[in-house]
Amino acid sequence: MANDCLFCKIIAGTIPCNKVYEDDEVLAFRDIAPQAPTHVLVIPKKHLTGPAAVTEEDDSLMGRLLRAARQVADREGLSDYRLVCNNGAGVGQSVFHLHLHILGGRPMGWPPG
Ligand code: D5M
Repeated sequence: MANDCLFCKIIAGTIPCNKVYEDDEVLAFRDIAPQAPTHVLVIPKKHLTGPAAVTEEDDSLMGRLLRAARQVADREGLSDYRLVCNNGAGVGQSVFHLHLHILGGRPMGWPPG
């Protein structure tokens, strides 16, 4: 846990969230500023600042994260959805705790903006 991390505080329960999934290593909750009809964030409970902080030690955890995202998408009734994982402020990362955005429920263009 990082004391100054918003998502670590959500994991600890000191900041509330709209939880949609939890297991011993992963938490998923609805984004506070949804960009699509379904917008859920899937995060590891381990504090990693972003995808560039992942090491070999996290191989299994990254598999858990992706499978949790798939379970959330299934529960939300999404067959088509986008997973986004920003790395760095220059591409829009604003919370420096690794998270997957699950976005779905509307058409989306490519490439993303
Ligand atoms: O995405 C960070 C995301 O985190 C952004 O879409 C808003 C969301 N956010 C910020 N605070 C909260 C709380 N308290 N609950 C739920 N969602 C939150 P990034 O990829 O870093 O830009």
